[in-house]
Order: sequence, then structure tokens, then C-alpha cells
Amino acid sequence: MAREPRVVIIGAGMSGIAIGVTLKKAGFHDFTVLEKGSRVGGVWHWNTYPGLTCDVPSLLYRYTFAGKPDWAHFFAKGPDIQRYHEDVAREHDLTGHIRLNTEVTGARFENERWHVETADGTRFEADFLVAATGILHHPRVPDILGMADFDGPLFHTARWDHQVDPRGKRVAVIGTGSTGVQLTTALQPLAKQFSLFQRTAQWVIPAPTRLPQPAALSTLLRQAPRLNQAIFDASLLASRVLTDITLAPGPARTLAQAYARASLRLIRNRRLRAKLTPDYEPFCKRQVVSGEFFRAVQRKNVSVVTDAIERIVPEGIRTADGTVHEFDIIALATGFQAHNYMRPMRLTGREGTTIDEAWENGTFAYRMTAIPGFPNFFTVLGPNSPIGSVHLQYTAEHTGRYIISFLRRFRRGELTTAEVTEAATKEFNEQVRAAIGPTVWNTGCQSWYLDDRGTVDLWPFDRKTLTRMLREPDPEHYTVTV
Ligand code: N01
Repeated sequence: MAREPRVVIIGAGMSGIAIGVTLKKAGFHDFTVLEKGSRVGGVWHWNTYPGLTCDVPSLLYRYTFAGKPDWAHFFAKGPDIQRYHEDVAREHDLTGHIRLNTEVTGARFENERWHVETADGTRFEADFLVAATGILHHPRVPDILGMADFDGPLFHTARWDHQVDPRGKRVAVIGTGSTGVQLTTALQPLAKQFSLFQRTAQWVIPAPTRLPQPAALSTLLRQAPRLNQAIFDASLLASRVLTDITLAPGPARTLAQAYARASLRLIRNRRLRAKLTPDYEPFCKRQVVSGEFFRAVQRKNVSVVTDAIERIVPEGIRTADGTVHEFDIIALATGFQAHNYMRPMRLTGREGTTIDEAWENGTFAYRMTAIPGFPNFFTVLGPNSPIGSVHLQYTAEHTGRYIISFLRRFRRGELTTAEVTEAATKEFNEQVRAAIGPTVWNTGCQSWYLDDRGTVDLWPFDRKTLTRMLREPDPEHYTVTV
């Protein structure tokens, strides 16, 4: 019996938009995207902190199907990327499919369909459910004593309070990941005094992150879409260098790490340089890229505090040596709970198994997307996604095409449900475990790439392998009902 599959996609961020457009292009129109935010864009909607910039070159940070010739900068600013996502959603007629301000709280697989619940009580039914819920989604608010005692504004960077004016103020930022580094460069010139609380030093690689894209280049790329596409294709090929650096020791890793180490020489003061020198290998954590950080951090109004934070007090932050550092504003650049995926949503699969039960011993998904016990359910940028090595839009779009293979078979009446087998998942997980061994992420550092068991939750293969694994579902790896 032929029929149209009904699909619910959770999340209208980068990957939800990728899936929506991919479905449309393949001729599937019966889908709804549920988005808890008030706008599309995901991380680019939620993160609005000063200095927010993408550290992936803009000509590469795009969907394969939606080239943008006229970025304002070679490394685009957050608001420009947010606008790009809104434009893509509108230009590809997704707007009518998207329900904003609609938070999914649970989904249950019953009678061969998904029954989706939302916070406002609206229910949806679907033949297929796709979680495009993102990775850097739930702010990690640290458990520091006395946070409620502070007399001034204190907030997480992903919930930036724009009522607060940092000009002429004493500002503290806790955390030295990509966000803390970008904030340092943006706030140092405005603040009277700026303090960066560093628990672990980060490797920072200089790059022209503030360089404007010349208007003449934008005009040229607008008029020559083939050239724009050729630049994208070449950049995608060249981005292979990141896979070379991260997956196994070799010349690419040696050179890149030497560059990171040499960059530290840009810090003239030896004591400051020693403070900012990490004790683990470059690229082990998510690599921070900034053209301005070393300049900003050497300014007179900046201090890097490495003493452990003991507690927050009404005046500011007290460190373990007893010093009270006084501030007007404290920002928590403390990152995200990257391994939540779709949780805390209550996701209940076949036979009442919940996702928390399935993931009791750690998150996993066959080829990033399918989980045994959860038929007709797929994650996009799920566990073991290549967030540190392969083009993310490419990955999301390929996952979309993989999911579409099931939709086509459903439409032709060849299957009603498809569920990945335990055996295929186990085999894939074993391949991942073996391949993680020589990666740089496994060389001994603490980072959000590791789950709370210390397991690296990344894609340890190259883009070619990713493309092959997502080309067509392997019939032997799935149990189907017709
Ligand atoms: O978060 P992080 P982020 N006391 O987890 C520290 C992406 N991104 O928001 O290293 C004191 O990297 C923690 O210290 P330690 C990008 O993928 C992209 O900066 O654990 N410190 C660390 O220094 C990035 O990797 C762009 O010892 C505490 C920091 O907080 C990801 O987002 C821009 C602490 C957290 O660093 C996350 O970056 C911005 C505590 N209790 C972000 N708890 C682009 O340009 C945590 N820390 C694309």
C-alpha cells in the first residue's frame, strides 16, 4: 500500500533546516518542524554575546545548496549567520512548516507511529520522528557556591543580558573556551577592568577572524555563482586538513601543533605566557581560533586569574587564596551539556524503553543517527558526530538523504517501520572505539568532546567514510515491518 510519510522534525537550527530543505528537494512535503525558540537558527538564535563570530571561514560555513557570496567578513559574525539561516528557511519555503515557540517534552512510539507531546499540550503524530536538537544547546551552569549572592548581573553567555552595559565596568568572564576567548576580545576594549578566570589554559591559533570581506569580492562572487561554488568545493576538499590533524599522528598534526606552540610567542610577558601555556597537546580540546586574543589579553586592563574559584560573594569572586576580586558583571562562559542530545525530552521507544534507559551506559547511535529500540526515529548530528573534523552542514544533509531512503520505501509500501539492529550498532560502536585510539582528542585532556565517563563522543573517520556510511541504508542492518 503506497502512502505519504508524515514526518516531525524537532528543532529548526542548522540541522533541522538542512533536513527540511532536503525533504522538500526529494519531494516530501508532509512534515512539521517543531522549534522551542522564538526564531529559527538554533545556537545562532540563542547565542548573542558580544563578539560572537564563527571561527569556520564563512565561504565554507554554509549549506551545500545555499551559497552566500556576500558575507561581510571572512569569518562571519553571529547576527549575519542568524540572518543567513532565516533567509534559507524563507527562500526554501520552510516557514509554513515551522512551528516556533513549541517545545517538545516527550514522544512515544505506539501502534507503529510516533506520538509527540509539546509543552503547551499540543500533540502531533508522525510516521517518522527526526531529532535535530543540536549539541551546544543546554548551557552548563557551574555549581559554584554563592551564585545567588552576587550583587550585580550574572548570566550564562548563551543567555546574554543585553540590558547590561559593560562599558566602564569591572567585568569577569569565567571560562576560556571559544566563547570566553571571543568575549575577551570584545569586552576588553569596553570594560574598565576585565578578568578572565581560567581553570585550564587553552591553545589559541591566530587567524584573521575580524577581516572584512571586500565588497568587490562579494560582487564578483554574486555575479559568478560558478566561481563561488568552485571556492566552496575547493574549501571543502581543503578542510580535509582538519581530519588529517585530528585523526592520527602525522605531518599535518605535527605542523599544526608547532604553529600553535609558536603562536604563544606572541605573548611577551613570560609570566603571562606561562599562565596561558596548556599542559596538553594542541587540538586535544576543541581548537580555539582568534586573531585578537593575544593582543587583548596583554592589555593593561586585563588580568588572567588562575587561582581556583572558591565562591561568589556579593562583591565578586573569592579565590582559594582568599582574595576577593570585585566586579560589576560576571559572565559564565562555561560551555554546554553537549551529551544531552534530545534529552531531557521523554523519548519512549518500542516496548516502553526510554532513551535514558537505552543510554544508561553512555550515548550511542548507529552511524550517528539510528538507535535500536527506537524504530522510525533518527538523530541528526547525534552521538559520534564529526563536530571537530568534518563539515557539519554536509553531515546534516547527508543524514537527511539517508533518512529519505526510508521515507521512499515507506511511500512505496515496502516498509512501515525500520529499526536498526543491536548487532549492527554494536559493530559500529566497536569500529568507533578502535578508531578513537590515535585521535588527538584522546591524548589526555578534559573537554566537552568527552562524556562523563571520559569517552570521546566524536566521529573518528574521514568525510569519505562518512559519505559511504550514509549513502544507502544497509538492509542487513535494519529490521523492517511492512
Ligand atoms: O565552552 P567550552 P564554550 N569553573 O566547554 C570552563 C562552540 N563555539 O562555550 O577547560 C571554572 O569550550 C572550562 O574550563 P576547563 C565551539 O565548538 C563555537 O567556550 O573545563 N571554569 C572551559 O574553559 C566550542 O568549543 C564558536 O578546565 C569552568 C570553559 O569553561 C563550543 O561552542 C564560538 C567551570 C568552557 O569551555 C563550546 O565553547 C563559540 C568552573 N566550574 C563557541 N566550568 C564558533 O566560532 C567550566 N569552566 C563557531
